[in-house]
Amino acid sequence: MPGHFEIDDSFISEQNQKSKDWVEEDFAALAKKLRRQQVDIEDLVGKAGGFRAAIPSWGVGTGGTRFARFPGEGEPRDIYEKLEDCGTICKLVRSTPAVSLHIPWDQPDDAARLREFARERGLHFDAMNSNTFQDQPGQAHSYKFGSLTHPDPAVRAQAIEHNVECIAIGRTLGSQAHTVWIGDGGNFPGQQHFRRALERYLESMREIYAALPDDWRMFIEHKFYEPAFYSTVINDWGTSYYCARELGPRAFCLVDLGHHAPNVNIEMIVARLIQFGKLAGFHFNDSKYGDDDLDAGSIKPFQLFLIFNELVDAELSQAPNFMPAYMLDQSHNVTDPIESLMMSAAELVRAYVQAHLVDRAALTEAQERCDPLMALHILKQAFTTDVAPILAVARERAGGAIDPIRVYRESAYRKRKGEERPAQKGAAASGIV
Ligand code: RM4
Ligand code: MN
Ligand code: MN
Repeated sequence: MPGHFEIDDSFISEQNQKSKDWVEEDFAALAKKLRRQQVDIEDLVGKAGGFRAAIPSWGVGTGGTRFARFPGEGEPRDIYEKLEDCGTICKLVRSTPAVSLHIPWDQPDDAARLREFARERGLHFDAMNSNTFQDQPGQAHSYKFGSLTHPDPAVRAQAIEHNVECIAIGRTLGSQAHTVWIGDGGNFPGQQHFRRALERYLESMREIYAALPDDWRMFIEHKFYEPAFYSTVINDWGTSYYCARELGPRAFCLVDLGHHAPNVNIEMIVARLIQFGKLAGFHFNDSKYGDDDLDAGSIKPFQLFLIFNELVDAELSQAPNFMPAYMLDQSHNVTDPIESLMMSAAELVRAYVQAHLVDRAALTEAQERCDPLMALHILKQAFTTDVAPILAVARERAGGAIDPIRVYRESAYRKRKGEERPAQKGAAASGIV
């Protein structure tokens, strides 16, 4: 897209000059403090610099609720503009070079061209996402009463075919994973035969699994309610785990943080899936009540830290089959999606670095000595350490912004996009997520 406004590297480094003093001072002070704990700050900068999470293609557009959607200025109008925004996010934070594509919301007209367009912006494609929870124009059969588990085999066949097509598109894009989330379930007791629905799910998924290229993984995403309000077919991690096992070694369980009942111990679910070699990865977001899709770390940062504590524990102990795919899955209804995604990406790195600060030898000792207070104290010590200077330095060394939100605002990117992307009259959002 020639002539489209971009934030250039020299602007970022100019802006970084303004923050240099405090960063250097705070970094030196933190290095000193960490030395007392026998921690080399450079190791943590390395960890921060190596962390990667994917941006969902649907996340850069303004989201909405079932009540309303309030479109923002200069929203991306197609997948190319969405990739422009993803490129901008990555330029500033440097930890998000992958995009997770949703089909058909962001169905490419020419997948090879899109891959090249992404590559030119330092981006590539992570897991594909299918959609059999909505009807598309011209579709032969409706998903009103389900897709992969629908009683009518013709509906199931259509949903299977859609998933197979997603894999084919993903192949051209260079993706290596396919995520299946279905809205199938029941709104009323008795509506659906629980066991029969799950049998049908497995039957359908076996066909999709058979279409996976050898070097691909399949991610099963569970969710306990919504859009079905009484029961869902893949309701929890136990059902997801059972299905992943039934399907085969390349099927894994994806954890979306918003897809559990309130107060569920998600970090423990994560540990279980790691132990069973079936953790696919995450859709990160945060919630107060349900599948709120709020920004990662905004409501329960300690929970996010505890999840990363399990992940880092698995990383350090080289747990088998441990290759988690990290993605954000949020709905930005009242913020600029680019700002939310940058902040959320930073929250993930923060939790990851803090989890690396846990004194694991001391924690094991406390656990073995049955000393709960000391165990909690060790975790809290890591969680309360302000690692912001580490994140800032890691970003800066990678060419990103010390303060991504400030640099983004200074650049007037959004205003420029508002001029470049006049709102299309009557254009609908790709979906309410
Ligand atoms: C679902 C689920 C899926 C996402 C859709 C839009 O609740 O989280 O991952 O693709 O929303
Ligand atoms: Mn999700
Ligand atoms: Mn969700």
